[in-house]
Amino acid sequence: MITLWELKGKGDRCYSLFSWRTRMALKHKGLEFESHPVAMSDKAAIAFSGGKTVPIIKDGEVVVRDSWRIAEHLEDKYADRPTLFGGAIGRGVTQTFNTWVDRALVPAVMPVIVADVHERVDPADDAYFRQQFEGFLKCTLEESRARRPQALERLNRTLEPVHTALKRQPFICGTAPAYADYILFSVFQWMRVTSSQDIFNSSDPLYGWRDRILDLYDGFARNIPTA
Ligand SMILES: N[C@@H](CCC(=O)N[C@@H](CS)C(=O)NCC(=O)O)C(=O)O
Repeated sequence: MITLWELKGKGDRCYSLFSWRTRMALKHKGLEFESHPVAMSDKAAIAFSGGKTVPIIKDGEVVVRDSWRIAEHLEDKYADRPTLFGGAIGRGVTQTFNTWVDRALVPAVMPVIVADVHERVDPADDAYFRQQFEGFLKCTLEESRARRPQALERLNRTLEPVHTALKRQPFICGTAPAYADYILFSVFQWMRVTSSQDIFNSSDPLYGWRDRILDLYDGFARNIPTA
């Protein structure tokens, strides 16, 4: 059994963006896991990992931290199970996509939903979260709410390349989903779990794609507490 440390939200919400990459990767590999939710501010609970962020997994005696390193661990250790990357070239391209999502898409989504996320964090994290994210955004959470229209415009511009790609193929990885799909999906799952704003209309290629991911593994990602 693999243990996964992830963030604990209000009402058992699994709202940790990066942990959704690991959750989907574990399902893709057909691996059972036990979730261990922790408050974002409780660094003592995850000190064993040598770092300050989740996801972290413990697989037997091995502890792995950072969603990308966890994906590589799962791909290498469980090489006989469905592949996450599709070989060495796919691994390289997927890592590049991971960087684009983290550096371009996550900063575009954050100002749209951060005030909603704040309402759904564990009460113990209220002040920590505010301090952390007001630092990233360089404005208050309340100001971020007022600036949403501009933030949404930026988000739509950022999403344009994936919109175009998903008109041509059903998944980011082509005909079937794999890790790059889960990287992108983690961002929309973060939104879904923490905010009642829905940025898609049902005719968007991204909407159909998200639905296909939500259906995977018997609706694993669909059937959880959301906003
Ligand atoms: N590059 C890391 C980023 C992990 C990360 O930022 N995790 C967030 C939760 S989704 C976290 O633990 N934040 C705690 C904090 O900022 O104090 C990864 O891919 O795992």
